[in-house]
Amino acid sequence: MLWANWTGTSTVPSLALYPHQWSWDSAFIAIGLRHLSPLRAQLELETLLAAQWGDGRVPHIVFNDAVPPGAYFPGPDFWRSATAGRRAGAPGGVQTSGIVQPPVHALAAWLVHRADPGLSRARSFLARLRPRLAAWHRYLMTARDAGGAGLAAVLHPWEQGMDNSPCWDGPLSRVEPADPGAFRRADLDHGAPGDRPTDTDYGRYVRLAAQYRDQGYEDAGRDGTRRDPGAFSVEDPAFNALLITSEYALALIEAELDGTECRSSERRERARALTDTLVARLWDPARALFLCRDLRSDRLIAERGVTGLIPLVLPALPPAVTAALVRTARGPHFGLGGATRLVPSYDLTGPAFDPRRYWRGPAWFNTNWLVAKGLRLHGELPLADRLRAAMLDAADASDFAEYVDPYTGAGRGARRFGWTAALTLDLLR
Ligand code: 2M8
Repeated sequence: MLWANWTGTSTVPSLALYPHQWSWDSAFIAIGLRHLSPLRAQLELETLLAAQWGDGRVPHIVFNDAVPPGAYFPGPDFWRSATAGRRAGAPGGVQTSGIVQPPVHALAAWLVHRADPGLSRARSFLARLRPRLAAWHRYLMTARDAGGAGLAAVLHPWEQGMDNSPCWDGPLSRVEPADPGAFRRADLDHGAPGDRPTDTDYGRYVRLAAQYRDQGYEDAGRDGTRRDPGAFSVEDPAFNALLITSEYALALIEAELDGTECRSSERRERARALTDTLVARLWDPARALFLCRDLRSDRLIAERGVTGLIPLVLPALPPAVTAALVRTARGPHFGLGGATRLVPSYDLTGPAFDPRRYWRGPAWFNTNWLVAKGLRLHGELPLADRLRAAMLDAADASDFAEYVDPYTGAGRGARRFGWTAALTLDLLR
């Protein structure tokens, strides 16, 4: 089914609901695709990174010109990358969005290389990607360092990828929704309203994105020029844990290309230091979970989202933090190995929990894959094996659903979904 979603140069998350190329989807898809076709997995990442902007950002959507306008909202006429993004260095030949998504790409590039090192070397795959990946990480660590502590900030819920997570309710409440008559939600042509974000959410997403666009996509971080961080500016645990993970992967890529550990040890050191910063800025010992930091108030957001478990993927986490995170995953809020089959996207006991509505409760395959990877890394093998088996069952029974009910595994959202199929394939190898 991954072939059905393949456009010739990349893979769409879903033929009807998401008919373009998405940034972190493509990284997860490449991780699975490498088992079927290392060449296509390389092309997937090359296509995405060819749309990189001059300032280093990798756009969250690369638009396919062959898709009719209006099939997805917001489309190229909303983002206007070629004009609004000119100062930030948007590319000329392709239309993109102007926001970003979690940086899973260096991790994906390294795993894709390892799947067929001969092909990778023959095509200079890593050598061509390396400067782009380095510029991407540099952008996040400088222009996006709005908090000044070294972590990257997200400026929109779509950037973090868990769009309507209750973690965003507080910061989003400051945003005046855009006039509902000013846009048409194409997502409701394909998704049930009860499974998707609300119209008020969409109004706020549109307002925030339009403001960023109208400021020429300028950032507030260290080498940015915009002084006001904007209504929504958040340091997120998963986004930064993935940046750190990808920083380790980039160190491996550099060591492979240079044949020396010299430059890569500096990068590994930075990844370790960023792990310490993540713990210092986002760890909440009382909840035994990483939380999001709202940079407007400079306070942690008191909501338990799956984002707070994702730092389990980090090797240099203090052992006491790792142990506490595993306990939290197993406890009443996420129910792993007990009440739930898959890790929910949000606190089972939280007031906003909804087992159907998108990122407000349902379980997602990418986050579960990351939690399983973290459990394995820290030696929690029986729990990781159990989660793997539950993911395989749920993917098969739901025809590769976009997300599932965390208790029953019943499918929700789109079917034949790209990263669900790709990560299932990865679990089988
Ligand atoms: C969802 O987000 C898009 C906007 O980027 C949407 O709802 O239209 C999220 O689940 C996001 O994490 C994902 O990358 C994207 C495509 O699968 O869909």
